[in-house]
Amino acid sequence: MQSSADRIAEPWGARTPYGRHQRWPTRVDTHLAEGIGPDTVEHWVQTASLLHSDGDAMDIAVADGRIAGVRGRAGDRVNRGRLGPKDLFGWQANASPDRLNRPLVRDGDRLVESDWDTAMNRVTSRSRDLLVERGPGSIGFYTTGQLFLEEYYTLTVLARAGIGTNHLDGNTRLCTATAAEALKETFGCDGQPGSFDDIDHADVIALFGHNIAETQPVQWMRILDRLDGTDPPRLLCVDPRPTPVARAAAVHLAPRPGTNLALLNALLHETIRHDRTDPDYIRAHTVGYDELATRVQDCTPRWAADICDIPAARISEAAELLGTADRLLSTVLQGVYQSHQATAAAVQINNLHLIRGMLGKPGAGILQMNGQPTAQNTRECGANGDLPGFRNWQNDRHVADLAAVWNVEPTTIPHYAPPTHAMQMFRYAEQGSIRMLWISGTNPAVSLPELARVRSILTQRRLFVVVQDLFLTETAQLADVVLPAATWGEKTGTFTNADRTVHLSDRAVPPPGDARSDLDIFLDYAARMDFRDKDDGPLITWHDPESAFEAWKRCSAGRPCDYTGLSYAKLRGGSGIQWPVNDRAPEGTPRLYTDGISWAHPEVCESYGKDLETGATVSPVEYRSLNPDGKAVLKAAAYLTPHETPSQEYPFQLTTGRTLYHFHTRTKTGRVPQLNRAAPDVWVEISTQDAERLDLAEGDLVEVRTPRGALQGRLRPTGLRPGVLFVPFHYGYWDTPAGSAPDATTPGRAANETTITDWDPASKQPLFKTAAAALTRLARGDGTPAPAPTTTASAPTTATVAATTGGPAAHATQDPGPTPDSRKDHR
Ligand SMILES: Nc1nc2c(c(=O)[nH]1)N[C@H]1C(S)=C(S)[C@@H](COP(=O)(O)OP(=O)(O)OC[C@H]3O[C@@H](n4cnc5c(=O)[nH]c(N)nc54)[C@H](O)[C@@H]3O)O[C@H]1N2
Ligand SMILES: Nc1nc2c(c(=O)[nH]1)N[C@H]1C(S)=C(S)[C@@H](COP(=O)(O)OP(=O)(O)OC[C@H]3O[C@@H](n4cnc5c(=O)[nH]c(N)nc54)[C@H](O)[C@@H]3O)O[C@H]1N2
Ligand SMILES: [Mo]
Repeated sequence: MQSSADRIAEPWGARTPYGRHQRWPTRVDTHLAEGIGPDTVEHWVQTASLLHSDGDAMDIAVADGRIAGVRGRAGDRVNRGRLGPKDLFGWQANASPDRLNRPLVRDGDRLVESDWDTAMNRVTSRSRDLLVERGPGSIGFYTTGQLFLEEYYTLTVLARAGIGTNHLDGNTRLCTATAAEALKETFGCDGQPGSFDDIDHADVIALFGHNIAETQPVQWMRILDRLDGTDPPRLLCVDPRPTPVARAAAVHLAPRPGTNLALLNALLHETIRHDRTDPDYIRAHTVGYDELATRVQDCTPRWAADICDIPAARISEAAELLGTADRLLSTVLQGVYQSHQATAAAVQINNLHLIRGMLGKPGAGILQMNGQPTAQNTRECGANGDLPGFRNWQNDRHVADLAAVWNVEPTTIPHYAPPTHAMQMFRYAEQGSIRMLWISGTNPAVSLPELARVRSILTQRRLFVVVQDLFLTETAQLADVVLPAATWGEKTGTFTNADRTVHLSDRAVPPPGDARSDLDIFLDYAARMDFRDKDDGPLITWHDPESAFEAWKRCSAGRPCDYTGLSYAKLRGGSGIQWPVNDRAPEGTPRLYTDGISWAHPEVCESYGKDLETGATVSPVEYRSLNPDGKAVLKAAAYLTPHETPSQEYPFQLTTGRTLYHFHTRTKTGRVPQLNRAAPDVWVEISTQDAERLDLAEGDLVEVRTPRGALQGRLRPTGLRPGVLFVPFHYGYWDTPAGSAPDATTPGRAANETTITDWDPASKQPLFKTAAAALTRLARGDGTPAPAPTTTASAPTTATVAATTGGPAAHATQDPGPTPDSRKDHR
């Protein structure tokens, strides 16, 4: 029976319970603009969500030549028709009246409207001058996890072989660099081992620093449906906030932020002490066990209890849950990745699975999760500080092979050092060795740490900044040239979600004004720069999305992320498909490492690994002697205290992150009425205990200050761990009265005014989750509550706050799918 729900008030919608090993039932979610009904939709255009890494498949409704709503795709393996709140309402941002529709160029203090020829000529003439005067190392590209595969691949070829610069990275550095690094450290290669289908089979699901309910709401619906079915899984949640996951967990550990590694070492200690390991698996598939066992020998629950500030008994309980699981699924995200021992901690979760033999079978999986919708493609295509196709920059054969694909000399492709990471690129720009920075699809003036520094880098006169975006963001305001981009729904391409599922996204409507797809912009630049291969033919031989995809397939051939068996025709109409897809696996690959660790072999691996404490690269010779047969590497690491700990002046630990209704710097979700009303402004979460102790209350105006800067917001007491403050990082300045960065008279509100320029030594991912901060009340509240949702981790502990609802404009329908099929067992 069809039902309808306010999907702001009920973000996860109605339950469709199912039992262990059964197929997740279908539920098709639809939201159409007011006045549009199924009969007035002219046609439906296939795509998937671009507002998180889940890859929720959907169709765009087109009416009157405009996007008029969305409907989940019932047949897709990822969501079986379901959509989350951002999926249902987010499309409205495309039609915002303030979309950029003409290129802008700088004229003194102002950006003025221009045309493509003028704007692109400025970019190419600066590029040519810099190449002559300062060489390729003076040009850097900072891209994103939100373009399409075809666009990243084109950007990589033009940057690495056209310009010949080593300075190309994505904001994936802030996002999933640790996921990639942890996989490289353990398995020698990037590539998600597990599958979302493991949720159907697991009896224990462990979530480490991952608020999946808010950040991948559709997979949370899947977990909720299993919790309501027969033989439900038990959940372990490791998170200092009272997230919806924490509330549903059998065991919730709320550690002191920044102590994940101590906790994990204790969990490994307990697993080994109780003989909960799988010696046959360890022998057959791993190296390094003895060293790991020795290193965690003294890491007792009691030892970790002090560091993490959680009772030892709770740690033992968690260890028992993990150690007795018949099929264990673990997911890992920013609570682990954005801290000082990010890679070291993420790797211990891989270790836990390996020593228990929990890999490569239904329900036994690791999801080193992605965040952004297309971050996987940034990584595969080498737009992220890696070489394309997971090739190893230290392996000359891999470089030669890539050079053959591109028909250039191997020396054309910089591989004298690891590709430059984003934090280093901003440092080079600060020091003046990078003189042109081309920023596409990211908003660093809100999303990088220590914003005062970022603003001062981007506003230097000597740095030529190109920004390619949909809106005049805080970053675009600082640019020398602004290029208006088309986005999702307005261009065609493919992208790959966090469990390797590739989806096709078709163009539904034309972009506004003169806006162009990122692919067309990059192709235009390459043509104007006249990049050549070694035979003086054009370096870039493709001209549209499909021909770019075909070119990428050739680059991926024989590599782990093999796309050779895919085509636009194959992706059109049906479900997304999980790579590798090739002759051996024509319908895709649900799980990696089903029989052995296939890609860690010294000739194949993407990386020889790093020292987890210093980040120093392991040499090929060392790797070969450590791991001659290519098994999984069990790497141990000792816990170190966070770099910045509370003091008398800065007594709180500050952590930052997300809320369900917004995406990042809100360029899209802030322009969507249903979503923005649910969380219209920044707030500061504090524990009820600290609020009482300091005589603070809901709605008080407070300042959060660190040595880098300050922000102001309204206070929300919650069930958060005492001693911790949480601030969502979504709120920049474009929709404040001033419309731009704070100055002496207007206070900051962006979380990153306060965060520190510091990163994990191995993955180079910045530390957004641990800083020391001071809290001051500026004014008592006037009875108005903090502008924070009540449906999420920010749920208030005071009963007086009205519940978050969306009203009639937030209604979406939910249609049940065919039931007989859903009862069938599947493996
Ligand atoms: N609604 C929404 N969904 C999104 C996004 C969005 O902006 N909004 N962004 C997408 C992207 S790019 C990403 S990367 C993902 C991120 O998805 P998540 O990682 O799930 O989101 P975060 O809120 O950044 O952090 C998760 C949790 O880490 C916890 N945490 C903080 N410090 C620690 C610690 O020391 N240890 C542990 N164990 N936990 C800690 C926080 O309390 C928080 O609940 O979400 C994706 N999905
Ligand atoms: N304090 C703190 N800071 C954080 C985090 C945190 O947890 N705490 N999380 C970090 C993480 S995980 C991430 S992923 C980053 C996200 O940080 P950003 O990537 O900077 O955030 P977005 O708002 O997603 O910026 C994407 C930009 O691309 C534009 N855009 C969207 N679609 C397209 C397109 O098709 N083409 C082009 N050219 N542009 C497009 C949007 O308008 C927007 O301006 O933030 C990081 N920063
Ligand atoms: Mo992210």
